[in-house]
Amino acid sequence: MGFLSGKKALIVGLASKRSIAWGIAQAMHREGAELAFTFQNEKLQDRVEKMAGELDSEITFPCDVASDEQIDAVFEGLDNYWDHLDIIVHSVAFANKEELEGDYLDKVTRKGFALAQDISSYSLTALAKAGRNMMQGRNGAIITLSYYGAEKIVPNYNTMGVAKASLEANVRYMAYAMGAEGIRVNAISAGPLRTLAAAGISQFRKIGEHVEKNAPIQRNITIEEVGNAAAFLCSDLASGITGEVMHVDGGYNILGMTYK
Ligand code: NAD
Ligand code: 0WE
Repeated sequence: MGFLSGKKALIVGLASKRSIAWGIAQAMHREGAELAFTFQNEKLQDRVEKMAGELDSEITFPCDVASDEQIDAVFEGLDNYWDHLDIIVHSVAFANKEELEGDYLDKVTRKGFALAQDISSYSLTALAKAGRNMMQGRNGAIITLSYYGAEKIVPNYNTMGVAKASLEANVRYMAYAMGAEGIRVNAISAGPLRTLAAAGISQFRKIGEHVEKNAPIQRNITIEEVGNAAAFLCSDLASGITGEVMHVDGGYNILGMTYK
């Protein structure tokens, strides 16, 4: 029996087989969880339905997390399949591409800053508000994905770094607000991964090479490794852990300086 058997999980943020959400979905499925998925738009619908099918799920809903109506519709739809929900996986971020390159102050705009906060941080809160009822009376868990650029400077991460800092604080305030209901809220701060979200990022290769050379484990991490950590954090094995930002980064974050 897997350590998530009997658990029902909603996964938000699947786009391709390189997605971190795919690594998490595979690990949760392996450990016995039942899964449901959302897709951002019709362009992704077929692909997400097919991937869901591979993990024995036929439950998918459209959901642009910028829309409260679409978020509400997800849980109304889910209610037709399940009478409760144990797990929400939030694996979504967005900033305008122009704001992920160059001088932070030159490139940031009021609108772009707000958009990054809305899609990358507030959407976690919005999903929790809408899913809260279905998660009552059980050992629920919510997980999101962050990045080191929330804590320390990573050149070009800029607007996203500020949004991830907000996301990590959001995790703590949500953990405090939902703790009494038995719902735990955590984040995984993952090392760099070649996903669609990393595609158009110029210099991304340099970041991967830098990690390979300097991280304690001397390589980059995988979506399977993030998946295993996420499955653990959302399981009853992690019943004492909430409000935590766990690094799955091969130890990169512990470095002060590296020279030989
Ligand atoms: P990905 O492109 O596979 O996933 C990003 C997802 O966000 C996609 O499924 C996309 O549809 C969704 N999304 C964007 N805007 C949305 C909106 N308005 N409504 C609904 N969905 C929306 O890339 P990924 O790397 O798997 O990213 C998942 C999470 O992991 C993000 O939060 C990202 O910041 C974080 N992360 C990524 C890395 C990395 O190096 N790839 C490292 C650490 C953390
Ligand atoms: O969180 C991320 C990236 C999230 C992301 C990616 C995109 C690309 C396409 C958010 N918004 C967009 N908008 C788009 O139009 N990562 C952790 C990966 C990442 O992105 C970087 C990085 C790393 C690492 C950007 C600059 C520097 C490093």
